[in-house]
Amino acid sequence: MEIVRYADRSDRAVRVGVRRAGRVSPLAGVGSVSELLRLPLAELRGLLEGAGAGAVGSDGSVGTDGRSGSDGLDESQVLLLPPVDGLTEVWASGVTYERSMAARVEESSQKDAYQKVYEAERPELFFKAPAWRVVTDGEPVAIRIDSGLDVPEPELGVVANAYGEIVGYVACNDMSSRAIEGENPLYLPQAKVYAGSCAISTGIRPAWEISDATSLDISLAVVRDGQTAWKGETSTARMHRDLPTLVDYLFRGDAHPAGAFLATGTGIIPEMSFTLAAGDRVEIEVAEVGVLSNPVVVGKEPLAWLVDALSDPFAREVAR
Ligand code: DO4
Ligand code: MG
Repeated sequence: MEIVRYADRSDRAVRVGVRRAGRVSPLAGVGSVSELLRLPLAELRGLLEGAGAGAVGSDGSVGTDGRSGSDGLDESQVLLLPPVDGLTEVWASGVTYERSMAARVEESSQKDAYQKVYEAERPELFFKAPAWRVVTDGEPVAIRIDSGLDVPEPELGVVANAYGEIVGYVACNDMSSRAIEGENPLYLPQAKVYAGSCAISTGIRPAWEISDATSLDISLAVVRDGQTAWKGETSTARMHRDLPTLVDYLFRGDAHPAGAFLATGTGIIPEMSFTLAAGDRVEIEVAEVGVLSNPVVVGKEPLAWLVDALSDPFAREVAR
């Protein structure tokens, strides 16, 4: 089961629901994912496991058995949106795998910073995106026009509620400019935060359905002209940090009243000789959690529809 956010093609309303076996059922009385993330874990779990109870039909009616119609909507009847909204922020962790540390040491003018943060008690955490800037499966990710060495970063994302409890998981792509960050680590916000830099899979897998988040396979393939131009894989077992500690640091310094998403770092980074290019397709899979398949574009113009999508979710379709 996954928590999804979608625009219903029948009435264009944005709803939150659950997806099971490719069918989507709305959750009654739930207007946003951020609303769900205000609930304690036990309450959220009870609500989702009881879905069903109180779910509404695509026409807004409540079924007597509590189910949406009988078995929900086919995916073709909805436009799946990124499963993040409202005040929920996306953050990211850095240098949580040895491979990431080694790659930064190779690319950076300030190698020490990365070796030190890999060993330090305090992890590297950085702001990645507000909810509205996130793209999802099928939408473009971007490389900056002023970069020149760019990679996708496939990562397990944890979804924390307002209490800092891990309630779910997503697949993330923390698109990054190695050229800009490599020049000076203080350029990290420009290397990491720009239009089309943050992709999240379409559904949130509830934490209680994942048997062991510390042992999930993650894979990346970059497809160019129909051929695999680069591929790699890792496992969360190789992570040098534990997930609750990363979330704990995120919640130490501020409140997250609508919860937060936290990408947990990459363990897959191509050699310096490889860079993404316009027209590539980035394929990411986090086993049991989610997939992302996104075409690569250059610059901010191909992401201009994100602004239009603030008022019309179907504006996203121009990019798919
Ligand atoms: O220090 C730079 C960020 C590293 C990062 O994003 C990662 O390791 O995934
Ligand atoms: Mg990263």
